Amino acid sequence: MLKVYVNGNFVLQEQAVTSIYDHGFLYGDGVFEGIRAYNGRVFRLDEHIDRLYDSASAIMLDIPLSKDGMKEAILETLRVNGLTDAYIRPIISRGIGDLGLDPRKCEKPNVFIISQPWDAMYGDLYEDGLTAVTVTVRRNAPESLSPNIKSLNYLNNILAKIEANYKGGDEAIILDVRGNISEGSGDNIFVVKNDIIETPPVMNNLRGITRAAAIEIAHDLGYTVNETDLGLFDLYTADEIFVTGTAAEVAPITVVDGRAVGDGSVGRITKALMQGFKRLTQAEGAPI
Ligand code: PXG
Repeated sequence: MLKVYVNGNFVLQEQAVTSIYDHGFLYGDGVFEGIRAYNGRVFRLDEHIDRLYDSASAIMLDIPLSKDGMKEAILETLRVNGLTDAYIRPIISRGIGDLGLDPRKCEKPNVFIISQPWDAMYGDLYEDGLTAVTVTVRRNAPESLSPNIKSLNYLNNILAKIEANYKGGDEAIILDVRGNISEGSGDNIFVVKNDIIETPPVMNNLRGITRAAAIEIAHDLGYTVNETDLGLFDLYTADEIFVTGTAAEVAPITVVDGRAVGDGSVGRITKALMQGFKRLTQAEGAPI
């Protein structure tokens, strides 16, 4: 059975628990990351660690480990479980407090690191493409809860996913409060039009690490990438659409709101980026 890192100890999955008074449970008060290991290496570990600590800073949460200590804890979790290809989920909750909101009542943050084997999230859909639907629920406004914070409060995203589920979509596309495209429920979004790649600026979405990798790969292949506001019209007239995420990797979208994207098959540039991303994940990363 897999073991989970809990505050410096490795315990069996079923013993990896926290109190119902943990503000992570009571209020979604905490932060997390989703990281992948491929072929014995952890992909973009430094970037994930930096984002985790930035998310924590934004909510005034002091992670009781140095960045190097966290890195080592993540690698050790993979070693303890004998994993070379895995999904890794560090979670830092505010810790045990009382029923009031005040985080000053919480003694100390809890640190958990879950790891498990992981296959391609969307299975056959990488060949056929995903069906996406836009949803009525809007992305948290940055003025309310910044989408840049990878917090334990994912209700906004879950509401989007619920809506995609009952509308028959594999993934939700969420607009921001102004009607600009923000992102998917757990991935960033790109459109391709006339060989130009476009993606929304990061103000209204998570600063995706796969997004950054996809932009790098696109540049290496000689494509122009514009970070620009996009609307429904851009989605409905795109030649290609794809999403990027640690879980989703680079995944094609071939139907959006009932409309075929381009000719309805996975686009040429999307395919090139999928291949480029695969190469990159096999080639680089922090050795376990
Ligand atoms: N946007 C959001 C809202 C995310 O949660 C991404 C973009 C992509 O970021 P990265 O850095 O992974 O390229 C995420 C990723 C899931 C799942 O089940 C996805 C995420 C978190 C938890 C679950 O698809 N995050």
